[in-house]
Amino acid sequence: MADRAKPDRIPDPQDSLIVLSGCGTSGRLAFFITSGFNRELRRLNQGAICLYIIAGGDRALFSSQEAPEDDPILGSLSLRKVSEGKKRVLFIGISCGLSAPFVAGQLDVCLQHPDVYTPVLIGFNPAHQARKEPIPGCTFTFHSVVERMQELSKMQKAFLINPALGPEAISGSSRMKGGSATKILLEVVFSAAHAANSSRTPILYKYRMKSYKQALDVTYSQAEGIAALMEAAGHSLQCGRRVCYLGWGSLGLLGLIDASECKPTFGADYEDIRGFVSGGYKELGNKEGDLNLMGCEFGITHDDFLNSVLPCLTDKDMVLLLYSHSGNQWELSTKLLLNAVSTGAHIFKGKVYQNYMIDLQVTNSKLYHRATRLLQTLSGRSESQCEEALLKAIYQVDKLTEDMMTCHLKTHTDAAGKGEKVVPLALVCLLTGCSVKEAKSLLERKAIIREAVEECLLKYTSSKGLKETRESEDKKLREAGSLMM
Ligand code: F1P
Repeated sequence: MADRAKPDRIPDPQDSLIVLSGCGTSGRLAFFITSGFNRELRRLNQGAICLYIIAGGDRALFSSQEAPEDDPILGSLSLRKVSEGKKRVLFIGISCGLSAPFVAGQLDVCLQHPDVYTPVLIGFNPAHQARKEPIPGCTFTFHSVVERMQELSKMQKAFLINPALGPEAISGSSRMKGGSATKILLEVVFSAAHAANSSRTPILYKYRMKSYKQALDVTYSQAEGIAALMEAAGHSLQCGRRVCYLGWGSLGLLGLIDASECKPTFGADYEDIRGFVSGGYKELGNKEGDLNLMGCEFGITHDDFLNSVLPCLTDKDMVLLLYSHSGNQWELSTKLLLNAVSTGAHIFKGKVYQNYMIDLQVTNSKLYHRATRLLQTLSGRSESQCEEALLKAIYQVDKLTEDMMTCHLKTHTDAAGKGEKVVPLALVCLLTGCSVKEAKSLLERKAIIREAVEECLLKYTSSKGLKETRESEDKKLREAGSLMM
């Protein structure tokens, strides 16, 4: 963007605003980037012009709040609220899978008011794979919003930044590659814009990409050390103990972010992997300030660690210290390492089968559909059979009532949030034909979910036909190359 027009001074924050917004990891990275950029502006005695929005508010920065992602009205209202009275707003919506209705609602506001808003969308699927599912109560889908953006982008009134990254190592876990790419992209764009603004000349910014490549090389040159950490963290989780990230500065924030993602991805408890940061909320400078009163999981300071965790630590727990003497140079490396440690630990714990998250939470529409597709892939059954099994597992019944079958998807995802091991339960029922109660006791007997699933699959897939279906499904998924949704 920086090499097109002669840049102006950084606009006056009274009139103008840059808003970064997203759900889950994407919202947390919006916070991460705006904090860093505003800090830099303040250091240069310039007004902080950047704001973040995260679906579900600040509590979603440090805990899993997946439901607000489905709400486009909430998205549009939150954007309207922060941009009240502004003359120019650069809106950057982040949705790795080009899928979040919350962000679609915000982009729709921008497209309706081009006099005020310039919309930018960041994601990592090709535009034609943006989510096409109707959004309840809306005339638009994510896909139709992307199409409108594409039209406007021809006149440079909207910008779509969507390099394809290919599938994630754990299918759908966009916190990993997707999150890292979001961080790199936004940092490069912001630094370039800032440098162009300071020098008052257009800048082509290439050198910074080299430093990211170096960070990757340095990180993965330590593969053995990383593997050892993953194994140690895995052992802690396997024996019901915990992993703590005790961090300072931006690396500490990356620890909080990594920990908060484990709940929706692996059905983890917040105590399994938990982050603490020096200075807590005061240091982070989040919009809503101290969230401690919201509950134990919002105790994020080192003091909280000292008071509530340290007294009960054993040598089976793992505590990782995250700090650096050289500013933010180690951020990407730290993110990659933490993603590897938490993912690896949950693989050890048996929360992953092949590259599928088999105990994901089903707490929004995207995760509901992801779970249904996963059941189809693993069982070879039809979509309707898999959805029925999922609902039975959600409501813990063997026969669905009329109400259960006809109510709104939100009722299902709310109910799913209260249950445990919903997807493994549905899978065992599908594969064995047993009741929900029997599936529950089978899973209780096997402490490791992957082993229970493997055992059922082994019995069930001995029929050659199913094996072939699954192999061809796997092949299709591998070839799709864009599995962010
Ligand atoms: C947003 C997100 C992910 C999270 C999980 C649920 O996805 O919250 O960050 O890991 O998959 O969805 P997106 O809108 O960035 O695609």
